[in-house]
Amino acid sequence: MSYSKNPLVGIIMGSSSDSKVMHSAAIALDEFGIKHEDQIVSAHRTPTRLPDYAKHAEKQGFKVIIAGAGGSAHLPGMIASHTTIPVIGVPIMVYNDKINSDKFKFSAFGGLDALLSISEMPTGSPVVTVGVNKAANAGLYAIKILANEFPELKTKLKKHKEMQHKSVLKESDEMKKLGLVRFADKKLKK
Ligand code: C2R
Repeated sequence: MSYSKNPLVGIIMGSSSDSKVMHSAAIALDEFGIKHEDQIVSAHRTPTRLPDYAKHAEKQGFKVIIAGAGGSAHLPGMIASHTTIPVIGVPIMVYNDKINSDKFKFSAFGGLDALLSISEMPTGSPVVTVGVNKAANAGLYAIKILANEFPELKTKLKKHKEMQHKSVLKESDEMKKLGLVRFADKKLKK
């Protein structure tokens, strides 16, 4: 089996508003050449789609589901209760660009509502969660799960870590050379 032929990851989100945040999960998977299938499914607005999606995910052979939702974020937990496929939840700080008034664009609790909704699952139906809006981490975590099965992904993850290490060292060298004030000035001007 290959990870680049058929989708092994299902990405779902409660609303099109979430695509602004959730596309970072897709970017992480794309960087590693992992196929994913992306859909909008809402436990609240399309409740009958939940069991259908869970069946679809199992039939397709998805190994991981990444589920993003904001506010009263029931989607990750409800999907998890319909399937044995591991679910990674992404709590989203709602940003609804369909609303004209800035006052109502954001969720009242800045993503904490979604974080708690996703993490506080009852015993017996676990969902893991990344930080608020950290969809890229959900993508990376999915890759780590898949790497148990595909050694090539493990190698790619190690390279990714090395790159991260090098990029921090490069910035540190520059900070040392310029001094913090000039470094920060330069960085904030970007
Ligand atoms: P709209 O911008 O469409 O009003 O959505 C979505 O994830 C989104 O962040 C606002 C927020 O509602 C969330 N939503 C859920 C669910 N369905 C939609 N949390 C669900 O089933 O959990």
